[in-house]
Amino acid sequence: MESRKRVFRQTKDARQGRLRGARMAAATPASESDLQSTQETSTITPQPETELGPMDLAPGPLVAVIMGSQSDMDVMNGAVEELTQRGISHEVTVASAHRDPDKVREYARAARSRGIKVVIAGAGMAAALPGFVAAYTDLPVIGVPIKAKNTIGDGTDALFSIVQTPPGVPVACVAINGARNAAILASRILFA
Ligand code: AIR
Repeated sequence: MESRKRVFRQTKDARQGRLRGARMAAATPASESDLQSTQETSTITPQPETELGPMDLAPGPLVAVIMGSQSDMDVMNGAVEELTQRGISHEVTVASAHRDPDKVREYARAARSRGIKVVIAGAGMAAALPGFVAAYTDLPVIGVPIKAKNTIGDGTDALFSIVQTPPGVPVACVAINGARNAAILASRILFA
C-alpha cells in the first residue's frame, strides 16, 4: 500500500495532476471497446493528488516485467531499477513463449484481474514473448528487443520479431536493450 501511495506522491506526472485518467480506468476495469464507449460520455471530476484513488487499492503490482530467459536479466534490470526509482510497484517473471507457452498464456490471461496495468516483455532472438502476451491480454504491452548471445544482426532479430507483430495485436517497441525507456513509457501510460 505504501509503495502505491508513493506512486502518487513522487512522480513528476502526478505532480502535474494528470492522474485522473488512471483513476478512472482503475475504477472501471474494462475491455478496449468499453473504454471507447465511456470516452464519449464520461465526466471527469478532478481529485486532489493526496486523495487515494481506486488504483491504490488494487491488490497486486501495477507493472509486470517478464522476460524470456534468466540471461535477459542484466538488460531487463534497467527497467526494474527505473520502476523502483519511481516508486512504481512491479513484479519480475522469467518465462519463455517458446519453452513455457502454457505458463506465459496463463500469466497473460490473469494479468488484468490481478491489477496489472502495463506489461513490459523482453526477449532476444525470435522474440515472440511480447506478441504472445499481447495475444492473451488487452493490457498495453511494451516489448524490449534484447541482444542475445547468439543474436543474428546485433539484436535486430529480436527487434524485427517484436516490431512486426501483426495487425490486431499491438505491441509497443523500444530500442534494442532499451529496458529503461520501457519503464519510463510504462510510467507515462499509468499516468496518462
Ligand atoms: N528466448 C527464449 N525463449 C524464446 C526466446 N526468444 C530468448 C531469450 C534470450 C535468448 O532466447 O529471451 O534472449 C537466449 O536464451 P537462453 O536461455 O538460451 O540464454
